[in-house]
Amino acid sequence: SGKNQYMADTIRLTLDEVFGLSVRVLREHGMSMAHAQAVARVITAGERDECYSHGIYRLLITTHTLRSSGISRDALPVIRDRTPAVVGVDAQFAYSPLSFEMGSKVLIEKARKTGIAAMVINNCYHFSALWPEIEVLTASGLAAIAMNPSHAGVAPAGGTQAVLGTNPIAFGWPRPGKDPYVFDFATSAVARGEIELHSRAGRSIPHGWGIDARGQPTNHADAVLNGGAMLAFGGHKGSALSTMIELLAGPLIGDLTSLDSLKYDDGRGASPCHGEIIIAMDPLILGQGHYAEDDARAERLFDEFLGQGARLPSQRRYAARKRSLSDGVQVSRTLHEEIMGMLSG
Ligand code: NDP
Ligand code: PYC
Repeated sequence: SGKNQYMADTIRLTLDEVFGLSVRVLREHGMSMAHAQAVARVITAGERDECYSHGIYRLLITTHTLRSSGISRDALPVIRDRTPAVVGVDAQFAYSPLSFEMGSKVLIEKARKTGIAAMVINNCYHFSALWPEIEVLTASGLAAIAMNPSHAGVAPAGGTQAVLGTNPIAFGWPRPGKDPYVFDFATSAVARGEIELHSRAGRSIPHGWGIDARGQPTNHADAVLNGGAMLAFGGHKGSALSTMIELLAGPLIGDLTSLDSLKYDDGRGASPCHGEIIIAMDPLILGQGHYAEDDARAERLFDEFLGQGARLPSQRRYAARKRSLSDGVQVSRTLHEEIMGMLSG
């Protein structure tokens, strides 16, 4: 989504300033340094890549969660080596980034030995985009898939009541010498954070994003957020994919569905608390050597896209990253003032 649609009046910050501000805000809300830095790294990456629904805006939600819920501010992840191909991480009801950072080291070792390995994170509060996690795995030469439920806010295809979460799925494919192929999207028409940003900006939302409390299509963000429901992308197909994510990243790994997570929240409006599953695959083992022609075959596929003028997912993000690394980022002045207002001075 284009930045200017939300931000008439902006200030420029360096990435170090975004990271420093995020750590400071989280520390003032009682988070341990290890968690604050892990969360701030993900927030800074989101802002850097101009993913506004999951950048510095997330400080409003994470601090609300720290104030209002039973989230742990300092519990260290407990890593359990479950089998040669499965690592379990108990986040102990803290935010997930530190769990991912610690557990992914074990996941990578396992995938390189077994060809395919899974990391199961349980009992984590979740606020973030999934591509920062996927990029850690592709940087190690692995293909990967990550998914998690969230809070029930999405109606199943053909229904009108919120049952499914916005349930993101992300996939990554390593490309030697190039940025990886990565997609990462909500299985709702759009992330809830995007509708929240439309609401904050007083903007109408496109047809197909949500329905109101009477089950009628609406262009009003607030009607969807307060009593209405979001819609799955792609009708019954997105609805089924979202259901798969509920099952694989919920009951399969002994954790909550989005309905359970919303109930657990009990009206506090905190970040969802649930599990996450990440599957890593090593082409060197699955491809029986991963000869150069396998890479070349994948590249020919991408070339076909680019040759038609289509872009690859993440291409926009990588271009934004390049800009932000040299020029810093532009942050909405209103949002910045709101964040500064949370500091003690
Ligand atoms: P989008 O609908 O914008 O889809 C994002 C993905 O599609 C990106 O990989 C994007 O690449 C790619 N893409 C967009 N347009 C094109 C195009 N024209 N051609 C090719 N690829 C394209 O995002 P969502 O609103 O669905 O999700 C945004 C974020 O929200 C995700 O990062 C997701 O992880 C996060 N989220 C997290 C949740 C959680 O529970 N933690 C819940 C729901 C969402 P690019 O970035 O380069 O534009
Ligand atoms: O934007 O839908 C969303 C979301 C849910 C949890 C984190 N982001």
